[in-house]
Order: sequence, then structure tokens, then C-alpha cells
Amino acid sequence: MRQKILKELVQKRDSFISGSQLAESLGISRVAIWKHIEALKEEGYDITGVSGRGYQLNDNGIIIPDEIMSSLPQQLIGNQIYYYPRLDSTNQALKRSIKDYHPPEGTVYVAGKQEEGKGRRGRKWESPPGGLWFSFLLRPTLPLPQTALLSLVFAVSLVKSLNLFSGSPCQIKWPNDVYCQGRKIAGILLEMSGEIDNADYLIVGIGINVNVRMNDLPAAIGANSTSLLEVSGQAIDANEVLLTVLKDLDSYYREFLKNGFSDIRLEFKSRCLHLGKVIETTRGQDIIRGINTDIDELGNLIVQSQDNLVRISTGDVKVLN
Ligand code: BT5
Repeated sequence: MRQKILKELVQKRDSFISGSQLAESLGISRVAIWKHIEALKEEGYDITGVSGRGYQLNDNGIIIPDEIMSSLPQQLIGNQIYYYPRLDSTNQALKRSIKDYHPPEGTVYVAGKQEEGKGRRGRKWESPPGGLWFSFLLRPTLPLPQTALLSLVFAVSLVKSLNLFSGSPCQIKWPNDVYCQGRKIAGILLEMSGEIDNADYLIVGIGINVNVRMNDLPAAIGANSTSLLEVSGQAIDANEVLLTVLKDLDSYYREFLKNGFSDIRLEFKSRCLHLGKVIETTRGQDIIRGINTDIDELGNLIVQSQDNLVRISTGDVKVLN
């Protein structure tokens, strides 16, 4: 019933809808409507109630799971979608849900905002309203090096999707950051649990600055970031972005399981921000500076540093020219 009330509020979000109109169209009492509205507010939905006028939903970035699911028939990623107006972190919430019940593979958790969004290596991911913050569950039966490649596979997929909305080409910064016009627009965080050759589960978290305004981010981060709103010059419907992204993620995942990394690697290379450029990265305590000549079959970054070819399997890249 709450989903139905939400749907009505979303459809009429430019105006107020009265309690009696809602009650009539959904076949329940006005008191029941009021109780559901209070429960929705408790969950974090921003709903204004004005006596004599009714209710209005103020959250434009809201995701409607039913509509997205009905447009994704027979697809693994997104077969179940849950939207929460506020969470600590979608990765954390999905992880907790695995303990509480047995969510099917492909389950997606989306948040309107995250209070403790996570980046890689213990870093923080700023997640104000206006972004698309979501995670999904996979149970791949792959050896660890193949599972690790998924972070590159999903970066390729994400760039392809975002290019449909950005109006300006997005590129990948190894291993899986998405940049547009020289600034970060999206990031990916993979978290695995299980044994080396037998992942119990994999949680893939994706953060996309859809309608985020840079002054809603801390200044130091805002200066190096952008959003679909900023690069395209227009507000974008987060539901459309999520639908497109989930379709592409599913099709790249299937392609990877079926045919491996070869073709996706070529696409990664063609969409990579720094191939052929001078970069700086680290291996252990060492700083490695040199030309990024290749991304190999295992997803390693290959750097020509003086006379040595150095293979980097994990870390961050700084582009020097
Ligand atoms: C990432 O980490 O880029 C992975 C981000 C994954 C976020 C998603 S949101 C849904 C899911 N639930 C979670 O809790 N997390 C995932 P990393 O490469 O470590 O980049 C982190 C760095 O990016 C930070 O140290 C900042 O410098 C910068 N940053 C933080 N918030 C940002 C934002 N909204 N936009 C652009 N850059 C940001």
C-alpha cells in the first residue's frame, strides 16, 4: 500500500493531492492514508502535509522500484530492487540483509542519501541527495583473479551507460573510477566475502553524481568532481539512469561469464583516460612514474618506468600529462 501511495505522490509531485482523493483512489480510509504517510516520513521521505490542501512529495530523486523492475524482465541484476530514502551505506545495508534473510542474487539496494557512504581503502564517499547510490549482490563461481576483473568490467559498462546522459564522453581511470570533463563523476566499490576460489558473495556498490550540485560536496572534493547535471546542463531522471545502468551491467556481466575479458579489455583500453600517458602510481612503498603502455589480460596496469616494465595490480593512478 505504501508503494501505491508513493506512486500517486510521485505522479502528482508538482501539486498537492488531498487525503480524500488518495483514500478514494486506493480504497482505504483517510485515517489509514494519514498513518501510512506518517510511516513514510519516518522512513525518511520528505512529504509536506498542509491542512485543506493535502500532501506533496518533495523528493525529486526518488526511485520507484516497481517501474524499474517491470522494465527489466528476465534479468539477473535488478530482479529485486529496494529503495530507501536514507541509509548508512547501501553496501552495508545489503551485507546486513544477507545475515537477516537470503536475498536472491541480483538484489539491488538504492538509497536517496547515505550517511556513511564508503569508498575504496577505507575512504569516504560523499552521498548527498540528488545522487544515485546503489549496491547489488552477486554470487559468482569464479576463481579470485576473474572475480577481481569484475571491477573493470563494471567500469566499462558504467561508462557506456553514462555516455547516454552526459552529452560529453566519460572515461575510466584505472581501476574503476569514471571521469567526465576531467572530473570524477562516478565510483565503484567491490566487496567480497568467502574463500579465495569460492566467493560466498560479492557486493558491488556504485555511486553516480546524477543531479548532485558541487556545492553540496565538501569544497576539496567538489573541486575535482562533477555530475550529470553539470556536464549535460539539465536535470536527469535518476530512474532512467538506474534502468539504463542496470541493463548494461547485466549484459556486460553475462558477456564476461560467457566469453571472458578479451573483448571487454579492448573496450576498457579504448575508454581509458591515461593509456599512453605519463602516470604516477605506487607499488608497496615505491612510487612508480612512467608511461602507461597497457592494461593486461588480468586487468593489471602496465607502466614503462625507465627501462622496466612494471605491473601494478592494485592502487590509484595520478595522471601527470
Ligand atoms: C570509489 O572509491 O570511488 C567508490 C565509491 C563507491 C560509492 C558507492 S555509493 C553506493 C555504495 N555504497 C557505499 O557505501 N559505497 C558505494 P575511491 O576510488 O576510494 O574514491 C573515494 C574518493 O573519491 C574520496 O576520497 C574523495 O576524494 C572522492 N569522492 C568522495 N565522494 C565523491 C563524490 N560524491 N563524487 C566524486 N568524488 C567523490
